[in-house]
Amino acid sequence: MRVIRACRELGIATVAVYSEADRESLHVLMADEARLIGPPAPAESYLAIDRIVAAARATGAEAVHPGYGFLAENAVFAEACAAAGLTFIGPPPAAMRAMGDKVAARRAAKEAGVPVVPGVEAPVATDAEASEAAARVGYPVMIKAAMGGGGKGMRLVRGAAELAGALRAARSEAGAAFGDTSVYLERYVEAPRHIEVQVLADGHGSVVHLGERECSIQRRHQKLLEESPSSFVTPELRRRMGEAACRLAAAAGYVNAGTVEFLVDAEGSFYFLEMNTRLQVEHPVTELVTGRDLVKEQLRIAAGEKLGYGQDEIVHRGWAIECRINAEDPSAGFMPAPGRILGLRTPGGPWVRDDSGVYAGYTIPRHYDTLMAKLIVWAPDRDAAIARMSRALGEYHVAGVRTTIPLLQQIVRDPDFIAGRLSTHYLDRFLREGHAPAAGSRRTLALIAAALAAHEEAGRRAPAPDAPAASPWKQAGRPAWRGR
Ligand code: MV4
Repeated sequence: MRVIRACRELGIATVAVYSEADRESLHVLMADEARLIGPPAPAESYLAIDRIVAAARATGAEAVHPGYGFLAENAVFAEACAAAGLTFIGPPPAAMRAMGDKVAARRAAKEAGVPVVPGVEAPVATDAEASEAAARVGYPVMIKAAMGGGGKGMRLVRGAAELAGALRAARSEAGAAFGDTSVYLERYVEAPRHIEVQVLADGHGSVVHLGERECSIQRRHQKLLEESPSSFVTPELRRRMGEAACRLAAAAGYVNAGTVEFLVDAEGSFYFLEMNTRLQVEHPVTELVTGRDLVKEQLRIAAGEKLGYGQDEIVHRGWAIECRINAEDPSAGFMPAPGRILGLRTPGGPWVRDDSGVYAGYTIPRHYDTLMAKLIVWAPDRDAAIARMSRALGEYHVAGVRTTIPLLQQIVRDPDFIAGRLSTHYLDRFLREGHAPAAGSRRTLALIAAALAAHEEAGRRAPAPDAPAASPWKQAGRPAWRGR
């Protein structure tokens, strides 16, 4: 939907690909053309490189935008597009590979003068090597999958006694998830913030950054709410993190839109984490504070155009917040809640953007992730943006499926969130403290409803002595049983 919108404004025709589970999806209805590529199982449709390339060839497409899921960071897919004469709207395969290998990315960052967490320069081959490295780096340490990312195959180790077991667990998880058991280790940063920098690089050697996004509010590496700027980042820190991100992008031969992730500790020290070689879900907050359309920039860069502006022409104005509206039940451990949307009323008004993929009557398929819509607001300052988000969430009504809306509403009203007291532990603590809509609240609602019904019943039996008589029209309209 996001890509189709940018293309349409540029007069570029679009072809959507879809699986059997997505026949009714909005992107299929919205694109100029649509091609069925296979059954619901991703391996046979959205991950089937040959089928997607064949659909592109058959429709005469000139370029492929990989979106932000499935094959978006797959170098083999980028190469297959190029081999078929299609422009891949993303970075060169070599840059994707360099950043996909987390140990190589760490090395590249270090060589580019980007701070990294103290750790190893190569995967740890044996338990003895890991033990020696951990002692040198200092406990606690984090074991990570070399070909991983996003938290899979990651283990926190507090002391030497836990190391061997954690290594075994991390290797086996990495092997199952990435087909590669290589792991490395770093010193563990306690309760950091997760702050990422948006970069744009053209094919002519220009790289700029578009400031940061604060993404600390997440659960099991799924973000729920993002904002730009970060209330923690000063202009000076923004400049230093931005320059570091640009240095890494330039060193990696990066072209197109990309994101450099950092951990930031309470003292304001920042450490390179990984680079995402795609457009990200949370890109709209950057668009709203910089006024730049990131998808149009991707299309222009892929077409070989120059950025045409320098770092000093990027201006940051106001504050933007994004909430992810997922079909999940936060009171049941965020269990996916796919199903049919029976009713939908979406927010509007000034500076409110609803990037949605659903409509009333649509059935959210159970095959894919639960993201339904992203609600993004802009305001001149953070307090006004929070008030606007709360207002917009209040206008958002979804009937038929459970959503994260009530939880998001509680977060934007939480004193810690309002004060900007954030870290990657924020949401776990918030949920532990019992702010989330509990199953018990349904019982409370039932009790309130019963009390109201009893109150109404009592009022009916004994009308107030001075109550005005209802008009004849009202009396005629009332069901007969009420006159009992
Ligand atoms: C860390 C860390 C603390 N210290 N590395 C999680 C996802 C993966 N990309 C890296 N992650 C982390 N790496 C060191 N040396 C804490 C995390 C982490 C985290 C990072 C970003 C956002 C949310 C997170 C939640 C838990 C742990």
